[in-house]
Amino acid sequence: MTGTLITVAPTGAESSKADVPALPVTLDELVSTAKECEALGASIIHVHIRDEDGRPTLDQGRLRATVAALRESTGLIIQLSSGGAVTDPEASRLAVLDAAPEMASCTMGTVNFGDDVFMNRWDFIVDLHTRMQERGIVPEYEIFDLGQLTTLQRLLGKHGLPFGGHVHVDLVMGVPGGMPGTAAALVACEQAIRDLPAGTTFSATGIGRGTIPVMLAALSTGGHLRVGMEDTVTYAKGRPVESNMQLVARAVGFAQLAQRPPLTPAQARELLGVPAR
Ligand code: KMH
Ligand code: ZN
Repeated sequence: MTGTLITVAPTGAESSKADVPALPVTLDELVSTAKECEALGASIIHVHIRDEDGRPTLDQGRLRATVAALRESTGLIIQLSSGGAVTDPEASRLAVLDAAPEMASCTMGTVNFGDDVFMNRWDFIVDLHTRMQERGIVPEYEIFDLGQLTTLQRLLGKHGLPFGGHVHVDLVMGVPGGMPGTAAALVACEQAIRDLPAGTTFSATGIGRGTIPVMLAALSTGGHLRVGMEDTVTYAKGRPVESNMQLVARAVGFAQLAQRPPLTPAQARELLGVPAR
């Protein structure tokens, strides 16, 4: 087993600053979070941005400014979310790629998302995948349910490998409507990932109470970790998360215990086929 790729997903689109005051929503808050998380051992940042009122946005100017600021201040691999919020239209989600991130997320199917629906039609998935191939953007395929791994297999079979040739998936576990955040579900995914191209890597994140079981299961099956306030706002029963750094530090501690210390951003780039800066 190699070292551990640690992705921080600091903001997401679901929590509000009013409910979660420690959530980074301004560009300054995002950049200082990114720098501190990199110093602790994160190598990728999965980015959702907010507008001046703290609401989720896919505003092109803000996306470009965010990519530029993170590139200037950190060595992290910059992964923009193409998932956005459940209310974002497909055209705005595709336009995220115009901000020229190094990586972008690409979700492998429609899923119930609490009371909402996170819509990802087949033709939209194909559009995202092929545009990323054309533009030299490395995808992270987001998997909310087991069958979405089969959709990924179909996508790669019909439309070819992603830019860089390496396949990396992220298991997002415990969304109400998707697969549960359990070790058993993670192992089922890990088995299915064996049917994907040789060398495929995966990271995993457990929403809410799935956070720790998923982290331990991922480490023990050779997987990588995604942590952050996009997915986890309670550190332990009755204890709100204080910062993204607290979650990254915990993940680094678990990775070290598993004798799989964090990969540097340069090592992560090599693993994922993301060009060196
Ligand atoms: N906010 C969710 C609706 C992604 O970033 O690609 C979608 C999401 C996945 O978070
Ligand atoms: Zn996201």
